[in-house]
Amino acid sequence: MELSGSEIIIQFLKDEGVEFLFGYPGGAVLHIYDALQQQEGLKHILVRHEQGATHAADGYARATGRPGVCLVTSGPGATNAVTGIATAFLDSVPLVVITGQVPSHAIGSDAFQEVDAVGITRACSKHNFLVKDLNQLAETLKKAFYVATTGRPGPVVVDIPKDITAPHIKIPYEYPKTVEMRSYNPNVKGHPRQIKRAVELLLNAKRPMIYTGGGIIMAEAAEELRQFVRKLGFPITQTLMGLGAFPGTDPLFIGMLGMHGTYEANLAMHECDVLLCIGARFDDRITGVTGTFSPYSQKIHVDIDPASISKTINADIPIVGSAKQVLIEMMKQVERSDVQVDQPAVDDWWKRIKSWQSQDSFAYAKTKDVIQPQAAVEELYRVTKGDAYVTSDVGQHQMFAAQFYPFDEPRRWINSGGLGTMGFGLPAAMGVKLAFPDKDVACITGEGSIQMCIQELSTCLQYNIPVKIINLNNRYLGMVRQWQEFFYDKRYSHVYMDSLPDFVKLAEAYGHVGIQVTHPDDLHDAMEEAFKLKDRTVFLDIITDQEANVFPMISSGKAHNEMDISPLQRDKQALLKASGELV
Ligand SMILES: Cc1ncc(C[n+]2csc(CCOP(=O)(O)OP(=O)(O)O)c2C)c(N)n1
Repeated sequence: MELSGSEIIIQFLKDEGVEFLFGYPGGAVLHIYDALQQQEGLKHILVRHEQGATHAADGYARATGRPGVCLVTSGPGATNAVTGIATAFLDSVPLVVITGQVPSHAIGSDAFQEVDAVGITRACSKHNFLVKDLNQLAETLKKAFYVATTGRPGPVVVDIPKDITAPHIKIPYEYPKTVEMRSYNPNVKGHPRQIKRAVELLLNAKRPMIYTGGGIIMAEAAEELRQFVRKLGFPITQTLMGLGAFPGTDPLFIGMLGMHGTYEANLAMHECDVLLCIGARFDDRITGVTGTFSPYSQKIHVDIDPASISKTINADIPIVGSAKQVLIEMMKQVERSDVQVDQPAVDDWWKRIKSWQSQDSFAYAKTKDVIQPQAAVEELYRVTKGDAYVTSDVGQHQMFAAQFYPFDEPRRWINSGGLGTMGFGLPAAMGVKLAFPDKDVACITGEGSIQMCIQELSTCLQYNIPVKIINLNNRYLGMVRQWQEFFYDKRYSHVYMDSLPDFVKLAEAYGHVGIQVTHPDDLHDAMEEAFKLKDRTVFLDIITDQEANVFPMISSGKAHNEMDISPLQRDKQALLKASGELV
């Protein structure tokens, strides 16, 4: 088969099994768009901003486990995509981003719409390529998909000069089924001796703790994790990125940990004597100050990326390997080991955890005349029966979503944890809904974040992507306001959002349904109506308590046992102490 560079790109993507291409045209990719127009099978989604393309591809990838693919033009097309590439990079999401480039002979001449896409994305992609020879195009694309999806996944950029895609130059094409890269061979099998040592340490633990992250989801290891944790009966906590890998409603799950995690998860991290970490990276939102992090524990760290191990917290037993493979091997070890779990010690440990749990660290004041943001998320959970795909933006609403919508399945909770990118939620929801058209997809957002990629409402209409937008509207850049309240004596500096658009009219202007809710009594009906309108994108503008705060909170520089707790928890703690019920 003789094909041009543009035709090779299209044919390769089809051969690779790509369903959707999220993109935006321009001069450097005109040949590719012409080839796209003359084919069937590969569905192109014309977004309204290249950032939207990368987030939509990212949402698709997180929800399906398959790589997301984007096509953007050179110069501003590439720079607009950078935020989405960095977002995927920090959360280890497999993306392949094809950027057009000026013709090879013009590279370096400050040509129209020329930027050094490879240079710009070097620090925020897993890898990148500049294609210099048409004969290398198919193989380079194959390498890009291979690198993006193996080892610790991540975004890969393929920069393709316009002359490489010229329609009149054709070469033989054959789909490269395999690829060899001498310098890239991710290790998936953990070291057997280390695994044996780790299991012995765990079985001898008096106060064991399991802490897992997004790596479990990426490695498709949720089932293995569930079996392993249930076999041992140990408490488990998950990071913001890991939610859903272990069911959020299972009694062994003691809540998310970290800056806005539960009181019990953070105290258990602090007090445990053996800590098993799988597919998480001890980032600063988890550890707080590293010097006082989990001071009494011996630590086992399982990660596919050797560079993540002992990067911030020293691992006593490092295990490099895929979470799935290592969990399978650990389970075999547990089954063949002579050592039994120290049940009396673990029972005592659970007693302490339960007494922390009884303080109810997510408790919030239920109000009659103003909607609390937590109540809105709880209502969403009820109406969707806990079965929706939920994306979010970044801020207080993101934390309320993570705290009040327990996820029982992996890949249901989709948010920008690492980069914390406002603007992520709506386009990510589009990618998810395209992948799962029969499922409910909700984007929990704030009036600040939603305005960062609001233009994608137009894409939702063009391709009939009916997502539900749950806008927790506090008229503030709430998370920043919270920090200014706590740490800057309430000097609110440029966080009040004056002159907001009428979101109902705005949704209608984009061809969708807009509903505003201001009173707690109307919340349920509005939410039900939104989800009954199966084929419509609905924008629910929920006016919430302006100064609601996210609790608990571990402030910068504080240890896990120095959390700020909510006023309600403080009251409950005092009561329990007085009655002698606190262990
Ligand atoms: C692109 C970007 N710019 C700035 C920030 C810093 N930031 C983090 S949370 C936040 C406030 C978000 O406000 P809103 O979307 O209204 O959500 P809320 O916190 O009120 O729920 C800001 C500005 C960010 N995370 N991303």
